[in-house]
Formats: sequence, structure tokens, C-alpha cells
Amino acid sequence: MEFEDGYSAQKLFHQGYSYTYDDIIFLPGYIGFPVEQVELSTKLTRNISLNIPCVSSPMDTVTESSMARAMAALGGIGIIHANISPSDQASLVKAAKSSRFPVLSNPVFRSPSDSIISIEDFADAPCILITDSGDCRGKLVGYVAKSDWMNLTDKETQLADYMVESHDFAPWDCDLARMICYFEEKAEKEFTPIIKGGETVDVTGREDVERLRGYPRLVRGGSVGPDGEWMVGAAIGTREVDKERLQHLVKVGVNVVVLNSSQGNSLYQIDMIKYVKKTYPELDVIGGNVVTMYQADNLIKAGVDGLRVGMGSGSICTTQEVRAVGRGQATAVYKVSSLASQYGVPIIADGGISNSGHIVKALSLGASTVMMGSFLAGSTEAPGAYVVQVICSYYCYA
Ligand code: CPR
Repeated sequence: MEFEDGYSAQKLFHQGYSYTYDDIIFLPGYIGFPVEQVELSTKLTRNISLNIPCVSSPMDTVTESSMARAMAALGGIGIIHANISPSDQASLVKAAKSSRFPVLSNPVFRSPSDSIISIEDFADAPCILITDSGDCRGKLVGYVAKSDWMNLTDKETQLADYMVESHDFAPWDCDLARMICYFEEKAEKEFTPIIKGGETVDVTGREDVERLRGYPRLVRGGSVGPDGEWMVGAAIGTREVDKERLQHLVKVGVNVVVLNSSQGNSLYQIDMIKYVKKTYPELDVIGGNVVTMYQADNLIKAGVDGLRVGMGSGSICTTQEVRAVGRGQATAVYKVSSLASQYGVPIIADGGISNSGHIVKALSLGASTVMMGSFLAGSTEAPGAYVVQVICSYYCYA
């Protein structure tokens, strides 16, 4: 029997109003399947599939190498920001793709004739790697664990005298599942360097592996590109100089580029889309941002492989106040995706995700993925250091 109850999306979004995520709520339906049958895999672009519909935003407070590595390991993708020089951005992409282990550490290197005087030398690393040249390109000869160094009485002693000699390493494509086996087989080992093409790109320890094995989604594998490396995206602009930036990114194997603009429907972006598709036909390009079908239509015709939707929806975004343009995010996602789906162009709902319900709303309204900024900022994988501020209060009682 057909009940007339609530509004269909079509009716709701044809009334001429603009709705944000919080303006709407869905009516619950009927569950006729077990939770294991819930399938989260989706498309980021025409040619890129993901296991989960989550993308980290190209913001300098959100996505650098560690975030991009973690997002890919979970089955999503990170888009590295462009607020740095082209070569630095390319280095961040390269570092994220350098090993298939989910966590990226910044290994510290010394040569056997060095000594470690201060605990600061360890930075955040649990051990220091020793190579014959004292850098990542040298031949690996051993390591010194922070705990061993702390117990040492004469800190001036050369590392050669007390380092753990080890030429053993894990290859760069050792993912979490293989790393678990590696440490199970080598019961005496606490750390392992990770090597790619003769270079020591990372180091990991038994403690990390034990901690991460509790996350089943990490063990199941993530977003791997045709090169066998994690998939990583990067943002670029639409100016002439961005063509050089793009060249740097392509050289290190970037999997997708996102054209960064709050108003994507412009001559500059259309020219850049055509340039990317002509120069690098294998590289997927995401255009945006757009919020109307008219804007989306122009970019689809120019050849985008994906569209980023949102104007003024981001937590720090002031576009609607400053420029008097924008749209409620729920309406924008629904309208743009209803057009883009006819062309097979996936939609990224960008901004305004502040709880899991917003993700459900974005995906139900037609988005294939959600892009998150503030939701991920401040996590361990986001750039920046923790600052502890101690505030002393004095109370006066009369
Ligand atoms: P939240 O997830 O933080 O709500 O939104 C993230 C999105 O906000 C980004 O993906 C981007 O579209 C937008 N955004 C980031 N920085 C911005 C600045 Cl400085 N100004 C305007 N919008 C911004």
C-alpha cells in the first residue's frame, strides 16, 4: 500500500528554497539486511574508486603526508594542499606514497661515528637509524632505541659502540597485514626500517603494529593506485604558474588533481581543465567549487572527472557573507548531483560536515564522497604540533 507521508526529495527541492544539512531530516525506513552487507565503496572521480566515501580537504591545517597516508590506508583519499612551493608539495605527495604502512614517521639518521648528546635528537622517533653516510640514502647498519640511549651513562660514546647492528628491513610495499607477519616471525625485533629503491623511507616499531592491528579496516587494505602505491591527490590553482606545479606533481605520481577555487565556474578553470586533460590524459581532474546545475554543466562540458560542491558551507568559509553568493549545502548537493549523475561524474560534498549525520545526508542526497576539513583538523595525522596552554585562575572570595 502506498502511504502519503513526508516529502519526496524531488518535491522538497523543487519548492525554490535552499536547505542546509540541518534544515532537513530523513524519515527512517525498513532494514532488511545485516550490517555486513552495508557497502561503502564509491567513486571519487570517473576513474578512481575508493573503499570509503571520505576525502580530506586540501588545507594546510588538515592534509599533508601523514593525513594523506592515513586516509588512503583507510580506503579514502587525502588531497595535499597547495599553500607551499611546488617542489615542497611534490615532496609531501612523494612521502605519502613512499610506503604502504599506514603510519608515516619522520626517521632520524646518524652515522656510526656520531654520538647522541640530547634526547631532542630523537625528535618524536622511538629510535635513530644508523647508515654509513648518516642520511636516508646510505647503507643501513643498525639502530639505537631511545630506551637504550636513556640507560647509557656516557652519552659521548660513538653510536658504533652500542647500536643494535641490523641490516634487516621491510620493503616499502609491506602493508599492515604483512607487517604483522613480519614482527611475528622476528620475535627479537622491536623496530624495522622500511626501504624503497635503496633509500630508507620510514621506520616502524612493534608497538605501532600492535596498536594498529586493532583497526580492522586498516588490515583490509586501502586505496592503492596502478603503481601499487597509496593513492594521493593534490590541489592546484588555475594560474599559468600552476602548470609548473602540476608538472612537479605528475613527476611524483599524483593520482588526481583538484582545482582549488570557491567559484569554479570561470574561464580560468575551464582553460585549466582542458589543459590538464590534453597534457596528461591519464590524470583525473576534479573541478569546482560549484553549487548550481548551470555551473556544473560548464565544467562537465570542459571535461572534469569529478566535481566539488559547496560554497559558503565550510566551517571557516565567509564566501556567502563577503561575496553574497552561495547555497544551502543540502540543496547544492542534491541539485548538482542530479545533473552530474547523468554524465557519470561523481560529486564530492565539500564542507560543513560536523557530525556523522551530515555524511549520511550528503551521500543520500547524491554525493559520492564527502570532503572534510575541521572534522579532521587537530587529529594526530593533521599538520602542526600540540600546544599545551596552562591557564591559572585566581578566585577571590569576599
Ligand atoms: P569544513 O569541513 O571545515 O567545514 O570545510 C572544509 C572546506 O572549507 C574546504 O574543503 C574548502 O572548500 C573550504 N575552505 C577551506 N579553507 C577556506 C578558506 Cl581560507 N576560505 C573559504 N573556504 C575555505
